[in-house]
Amino acid sequence: ARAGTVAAVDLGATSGRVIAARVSSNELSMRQLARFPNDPVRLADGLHWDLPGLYRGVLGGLRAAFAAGPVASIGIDSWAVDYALMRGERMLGLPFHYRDERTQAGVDAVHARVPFAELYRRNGLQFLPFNTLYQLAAEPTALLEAADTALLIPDLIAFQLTGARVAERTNASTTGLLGVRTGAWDEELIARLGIHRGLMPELVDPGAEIGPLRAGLAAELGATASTRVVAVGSHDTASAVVGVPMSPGAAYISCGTWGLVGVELDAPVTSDAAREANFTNEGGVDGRIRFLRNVMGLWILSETVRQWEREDGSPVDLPALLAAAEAVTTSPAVFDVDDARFMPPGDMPARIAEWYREHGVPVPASRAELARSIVESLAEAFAGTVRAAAELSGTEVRTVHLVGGGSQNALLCRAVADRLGMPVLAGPVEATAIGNVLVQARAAGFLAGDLETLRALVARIMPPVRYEPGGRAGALCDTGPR
Ligand code: ADP
Ligand code: LRH
Repeated sequence: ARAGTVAAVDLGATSGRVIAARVSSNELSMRQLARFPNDPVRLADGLHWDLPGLYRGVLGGLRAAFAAGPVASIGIDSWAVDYALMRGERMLGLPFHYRDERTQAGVDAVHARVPFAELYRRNGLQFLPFNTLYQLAAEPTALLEAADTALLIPDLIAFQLTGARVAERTNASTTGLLGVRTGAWDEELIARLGIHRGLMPELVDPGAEIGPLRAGLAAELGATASTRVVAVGSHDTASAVVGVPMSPGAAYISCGTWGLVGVELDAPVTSDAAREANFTNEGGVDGRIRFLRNVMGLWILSETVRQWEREDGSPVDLPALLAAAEAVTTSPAVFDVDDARFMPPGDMPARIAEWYREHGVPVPASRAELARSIVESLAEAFAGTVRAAAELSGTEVRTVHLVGGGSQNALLCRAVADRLGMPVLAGPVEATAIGNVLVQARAAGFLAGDLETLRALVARIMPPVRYEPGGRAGALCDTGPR
């Protein structure tokens, strides 16, 4: 089989990484060349991504990839919805972080023009206060008028690398401005929201070539002239779902900063019930639909740990904390992880304690107990969302795949298996980078086939770890109200 090397840039909300992979129809070997923290920064006007810092990390990883040998292509994915406004080559300010709290005015302005029920029929998206259309509506008019293009984060990195301005379709589906059935910009909606049509660039599909590296940059990075930047499922969740080694009858949980919980469908479900359950229909690779709901995810745990680290002035050992949490023998009460108070950065233990007090539930006494409650509460939300995804889409679900950083959390995997009464198949950890790699490798001709063929390769080379339900001694049940 023809083999070759591609480089995946995967920017998560917790960390960014650059991975080089050698791929053929029976090979998938991944090497991490760079990993850098993604630390947002609060400026006078709000919370922003440190884009220059991330870009520096990307360039360092790419330089290492080129130093190791020829690279056919580069693919970029990141978290969704956030963007930079551009005027020519210039970025009009650092992109805002979706956890910045400025968007409420945008939500009200959009819903005054287009009620949510109509939006849902048009774009199929769950309500998240930071969806791009609400963020755009919160921008000062003068800035929107000055901008000639809005570029989503992966498209922005691709622009820096190549000079080409495109909107990759899976990520464009998270803006709220793409028709859920057409996969094209919803011109009428864009006009009704008063956005100038030129702001949204030409759409491209995963697998399409974006362009060669800028000449000066290629030389500086030591790249060969033939290296191309190629579109992948640039929404990280789109790439993650490509990398899930699943077969029919499986649901997935892409579990990192967020828990993205759902099923893959051939067509969207925009019923009243789906809208009321706040399920989304995001555009996937090869025209598939990701029918899922955002569950708060490991953000709650990592933000809790960050608070303790601020208090202690020293790092907290996560595996040790999880081991202590697993050893807790008192019944942990679950809380509603999706309560909006947990969205912004801040003192998470205090907010969780506040939730418990409001609901008349004793507050976990120790760090281990609180960590246990967080994991059990996440598992409870994941399990409920898997059930809802199956019911709303009419899918029979028999197993659940859990991928991403959270797949290393055995306590979480066991808790999900117990609550669902189904096996949880954990891993790969880097499903997102794998999905990114697979789409590039197929575009380069190192692989062929549909998503099922690509997933079969992942299942063969990186078999998941299986957690059976009922595997925990004296498995604990949920005791608290939700
Ligand atoms: P993102 O892609 O959103 O940046 P990741 O998929 O990298 O996030 O997942 C990050 C999360 O993975 C961390 O918040 C942490 O909870 C979890 N994690 C990382 N390493 C471990 C580990 N060794 N054991 C358990 N959980 C881990
Ligand atoms: C996960 C993710 C998710 C979006 C959120 C903003 O990283 O892309 O799919 O909803 O970030």
